[in-house]
Amino acid sequence: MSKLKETLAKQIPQLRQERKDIIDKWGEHVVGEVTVEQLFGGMRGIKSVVCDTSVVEPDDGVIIRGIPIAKLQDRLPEEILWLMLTGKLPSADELKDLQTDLKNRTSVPAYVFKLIDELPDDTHPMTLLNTAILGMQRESKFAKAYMEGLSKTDHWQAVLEDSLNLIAGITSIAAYVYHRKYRKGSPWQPDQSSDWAGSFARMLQISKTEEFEKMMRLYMTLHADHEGGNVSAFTCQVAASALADPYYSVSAGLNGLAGPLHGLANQESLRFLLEMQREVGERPSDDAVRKYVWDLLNAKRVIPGYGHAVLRSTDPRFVALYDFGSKRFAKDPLFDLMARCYRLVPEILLEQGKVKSPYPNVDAGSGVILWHYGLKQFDYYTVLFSVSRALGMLAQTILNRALMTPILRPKSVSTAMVQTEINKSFATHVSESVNAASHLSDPQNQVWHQHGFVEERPSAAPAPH
Ligand code: CMX
Repeated sequence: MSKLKETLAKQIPQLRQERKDIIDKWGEHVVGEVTVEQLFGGMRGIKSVVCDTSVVEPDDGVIIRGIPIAKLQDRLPEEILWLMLTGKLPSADELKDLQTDLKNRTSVPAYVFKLIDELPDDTHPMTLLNTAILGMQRESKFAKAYMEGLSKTDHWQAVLEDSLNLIAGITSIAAYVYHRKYRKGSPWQPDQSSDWAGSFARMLQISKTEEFEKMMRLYMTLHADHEGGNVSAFTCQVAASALADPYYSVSAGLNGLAGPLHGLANQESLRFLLEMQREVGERPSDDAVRKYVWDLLNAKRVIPGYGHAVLRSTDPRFVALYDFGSKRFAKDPLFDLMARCYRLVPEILLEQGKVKSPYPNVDAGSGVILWHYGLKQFDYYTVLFSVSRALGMLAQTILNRALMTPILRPKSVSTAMVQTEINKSFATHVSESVNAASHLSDPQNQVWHQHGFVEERPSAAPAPH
């Protein structure tokens, strides 16, 4: 048994008991309420699912098992996976065991690559990736075991198997997508002498420098998880809660990541910078940048890479990538333009007065770094995000199956139902106001009210003797 499985097998009974105790003791405790604005506003801020792999704090960004991402940036993605699953960073032995386990699982069936070959040349790389993952579903150990009557308490073990196979194989699939789409198939194999992200960097065959591999490790570590409420994580968990296996669930999540308001923003962010350069020159003045940004906003377009549904300050993942680039190629014109946007765009968004957060998110900076190293096909960038985010989605899925989280099924309401609720509370409010008004016509009550004693005074004061 692998050390990871052994560690989880030890922890899971206690985690199950803890969850049961919380529900038994505090099941009725209220942790939030829902406003009409939240209902119509994309459920923003509604506490609705539990996710223990990480939390996102508005001012501090993503915190993985209590450790802020800034303090994890020198860690390997495999270490982040272990941390998300077990709550602790692995020892050297544990890390080696996990890496060996992943290396033993890198083979991907040939039909998966053929499936990618079958799609037309102009298919988006995210479609190639997601189709391949979905196609690989027939390999699912969980789906087979479930059909054979696997006990619910053991679901997590088969899900762990699928998850590790998918994590080990996704780098080969993503590299194949790259070569199929842009290089027409140079031969390559996973590099067993390297770590997970290093091997992936080598398979892409873009830059043979150590710096490129270092960048890839950082990239994979930074993008691994962003709690449970974002589109990809949430979509993945909704699918997985119906006991769709990890291939189905991750493919579902990644289809959400492919949206321009989520993971595709990294491709869009680079496109935004290149188009700006094309229009206003390689090293434009601040005023030219301001005008370009205002023109986009006035055309009711978004500035990709800026704003966030939860964060209310500069994303520490952006800062980590920014620092990486500024130490190495600050004078690169595209890096300089990105840095200028970092300085100018927040003040423009603030002046426009619509966004809740004018600061850059992770997608504002990643493309410039990839571009610098020669990965210039920017419609591929979300595939890189996906390879990393598979770690978080799968860690969440394993934990949810370990804790036997039930099928996710929140209640939807119709607009008419919301209106009825509003009318009911309006009617109650009016009748309370009428009562309060007649109550306040009594001069003595007005004195009690002014002093804030309304509740304390008995409504029917005893008649004086
Ligand atoms: N440029 C222009 N307008 C923006 C904006 C931006 N970067 N960010 C938000 N707004 C607009 C919203 O569209 C919304 O407009 P309306 O009132 O007309 O609908 C208004 O400002 C208020 O939005 P918000 O509450 O601040 O932001 P949301 O929580 O609704 O949306 C997000 C968050 C990320 C979708 C949004 O900021 C955005 O579209 N950003 C650009 C795309 C992007 O970078 N996405 C990546 C996010 C990180 C990730 O998931 O990878």
